[in-house]
Amino acid sequence: MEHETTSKSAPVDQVDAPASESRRGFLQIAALTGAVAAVSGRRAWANGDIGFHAKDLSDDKLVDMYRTILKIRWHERTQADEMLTNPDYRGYNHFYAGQEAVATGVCAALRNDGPFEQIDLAYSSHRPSGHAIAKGVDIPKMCAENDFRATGLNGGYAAEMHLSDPDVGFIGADGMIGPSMPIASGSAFAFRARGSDQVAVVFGGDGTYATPHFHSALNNAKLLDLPLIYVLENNLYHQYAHYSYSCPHRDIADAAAAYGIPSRVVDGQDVLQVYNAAKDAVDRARAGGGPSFIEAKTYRYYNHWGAPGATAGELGAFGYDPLAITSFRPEREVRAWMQRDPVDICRNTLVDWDVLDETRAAEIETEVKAEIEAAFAWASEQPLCTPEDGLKNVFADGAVPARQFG
Ligand SMILES: Cc1ncc(C[n+]2csc(CCOP(=O)(O)OP(=O)(O)O)c2C)c(N)n1
Ligand SMILES: [Mg+2]
Repeated sequence: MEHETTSKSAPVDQVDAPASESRRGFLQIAALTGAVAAVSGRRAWANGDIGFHAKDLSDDKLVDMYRTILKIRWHERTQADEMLTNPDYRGYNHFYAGQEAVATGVCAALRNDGPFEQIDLAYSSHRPSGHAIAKGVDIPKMCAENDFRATGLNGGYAAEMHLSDPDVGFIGADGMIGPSMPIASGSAFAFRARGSDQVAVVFGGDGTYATPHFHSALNNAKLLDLPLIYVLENNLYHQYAHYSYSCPHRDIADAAAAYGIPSRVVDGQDVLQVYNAAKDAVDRARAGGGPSFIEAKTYRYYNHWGAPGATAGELGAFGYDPLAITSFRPEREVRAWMQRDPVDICRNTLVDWDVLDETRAAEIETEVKAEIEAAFAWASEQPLCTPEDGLKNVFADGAVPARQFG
């Protein structure tokens, strides 16, 4: 079975509301000129496939998506700078910079507010900060958590690998590659059993393809018609190995076809393409149409883990990573991907659509940067958690006695 790709032009809706006139005009121009992925001078462009859901979003929602991308970007940059310059900083991260449009576009299509029994759930990976921010977690508390502070999101003993916030349906990071898929399927099964219209989304990398969980979860999701959306972020590498080492497909989405699951390959640098694919998948799942698979082609700007090879104040890592025992990503590859930056693509599209002008776009970035700096400053003032805190909440009725601490 062939999977769909977004290279087909989306139909232009003939009965648009007046508010979407200018966007429709842009779509028509894009279709006429056959706009393709291109970089012209300083400005990075989307590939012209705008789709038909995004153009009808309100200006507020579009600006919100731009703001979310920036929140993730500045969270990553600020944390990388902390690691590089502040010897007292204990936090660590698998940086998500470069992939912001994926989490943002997917979560923008989800129900993120409301009682737990009604919101959609997102299951994350070992690279969780972008998913968490896009799903709506409290950023200062996340910063505190990542630095092992007692007032952090999870009391300071979860940190990056076990970050979670059920209040917004962010079920959590997962340090193991693969198991989040069957667990997310369990939630999707519960939604079906309860007759709820909630959906479960699971994010995973190209490295999940070679796990048994990937295949068994897709198989069961189809057999049971679960409201599950698998978002595969193909950033080309797992740790330091190219995905061709462990996957025979160029498009990993081809694997979903083997299970009879509809799939889409999208440009993961363009938030609106991601949104369009996610909206289709969410609508299908809510309506009882079963699972979907989205492969987002994307790239991370930092090395696999932490900030080796990065320079304070500069986006991306181009230098030596002592952990890279198998292969290096060529600097020219990193820089080429940075020419199609999700922040630029989102901003340029919103400017083209007259949703923002360049001045307002720059002001928003300044506001977001200040908000993130304030979050890190607040977190750094919080009390540290103690080793004993790790033994709390092990059993429902109390802590485990801390024998080893006397
Ligand atoms: C079961 C398991 N095996 C190995 C690892 C070590 N590990 C951590 S991240 C990673 C690579 C993941 O690559 P990918 O899924 O492409 O995600 P990305 O890091 O590119 O976001 C590996 C092998 C692990 N965490 N869990
Ligand atoms: Mg990867």
